[in-house]
Amino acid sequence: MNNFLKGALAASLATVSFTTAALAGDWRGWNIHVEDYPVSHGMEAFVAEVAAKTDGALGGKVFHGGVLGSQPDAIEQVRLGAIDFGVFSLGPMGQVVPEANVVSLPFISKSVPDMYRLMDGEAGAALSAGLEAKGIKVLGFYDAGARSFYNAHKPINTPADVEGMKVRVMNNDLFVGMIESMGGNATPMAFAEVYQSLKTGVVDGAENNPPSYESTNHFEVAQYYSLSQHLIIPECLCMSKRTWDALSPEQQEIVAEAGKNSTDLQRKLWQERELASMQIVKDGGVMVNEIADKAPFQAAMEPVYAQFLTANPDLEGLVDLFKAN
Ligand code: BDP
Repeated sequence: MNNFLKGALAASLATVSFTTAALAGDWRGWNIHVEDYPVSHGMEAFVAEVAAKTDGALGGKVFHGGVLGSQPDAIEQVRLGAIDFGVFSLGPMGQVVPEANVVSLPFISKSVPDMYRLMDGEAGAALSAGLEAKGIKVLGFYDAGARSFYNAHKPINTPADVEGMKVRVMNNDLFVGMIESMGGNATPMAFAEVYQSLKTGVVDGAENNPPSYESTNHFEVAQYYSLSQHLIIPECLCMSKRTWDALSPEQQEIVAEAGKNSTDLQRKLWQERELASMQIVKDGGVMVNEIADKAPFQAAMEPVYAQFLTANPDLEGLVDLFKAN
C-alpha cells in the first residue's frame, strides 16, 4: 500500500473510532444464547447498571440468539470495535489468543471451583493480558460449568465408545484433536446448526454443559448424556478495547464495577440453572450416566497435550500452573 493510501485508511479508521465514541450510549452487545439464560441475564444486568450509573450516557442493547453473527466472527468484530461487547467462550477465542487455549485442554482442571480460583487470580490475569494485546478488554469470567458428551445412540463409558462417532465440536483445532484421539470423527460447526444436524443424523452427538444442552433442545434429539466433564472452559465478558479506550477514567471505573457485579450475578444464576437443566433433561427422557473411571479418557488426551506444547512451548508454565491446581 502506498503512503497516500495508508494515510487515507488511517484517517477513515480515526473517523470510525470517533463515531464509536460518539455513539457510546448505543453499544451493541453480542450474545449467542436465548434470552432466558444465565449469560443473557448477566449481560442485561451489566448494561442496565452502566446506564443507571451514567444517566443513560453509556450502555446499550444486548442482541441475543447470535443474531449479530457467528461466535468466531463476533470475536473479530469486537476486536475491530464494530461490536462493543459480548460474552464469548474461551474455546473459540483460542484461535485468536493462544494463551486462551490452555483452558481448552481436556481435563486440565480437576473441578469447576479449581478452574475459577485460577481464573480469578494469576492465570486469569495472564489470559486477560493476552486478550488485551489482541484488542479485547476482559471485564469478568462467567461460569460455564463443565462440558460432557451427548449422542443419539448409546451411553459413553470409555474412549472406545466414541470410536467411529461423528461428534460436533466448537471451532478450534484442539477439539478436533480431542475427538480424533478417541477414534471419533470431529465436525466443527456453528452452535446454531447443531440441533438440525443431530436431528437429521449429520452428526451422532456433540458435547456441552447442562444449560446449553437443555436450552437448545439438543436433549430432545440426543438422549444419552454421559458425564465426562472433559472440558471446563470459562466464558469472558469482553469489551472492545476501542470502546473501552474511548471512556474517561471515571466511566471505566463504572464499567469495570458493573462487569464485576454482572459476573457475580451470572455465577450465582449459573449454579441454579445447572440444577434446573439437569432436572428438565431427565424429565424429558434423557439417560444420564456417570463415568466411573475417567483415567482412560485422560490418558487418551496425551497426544493433544504433546501437540499443543510442541506448538506453544512458551505456554508450558501456564499449563503446569493449571495442572498443579
Ligand atoms: C455454550 C457456550 C457458547 C458456545 C456453545 C457451543 O456458552 O459460547 O458457542 O457452547 O458449543 O456452552 O458452541
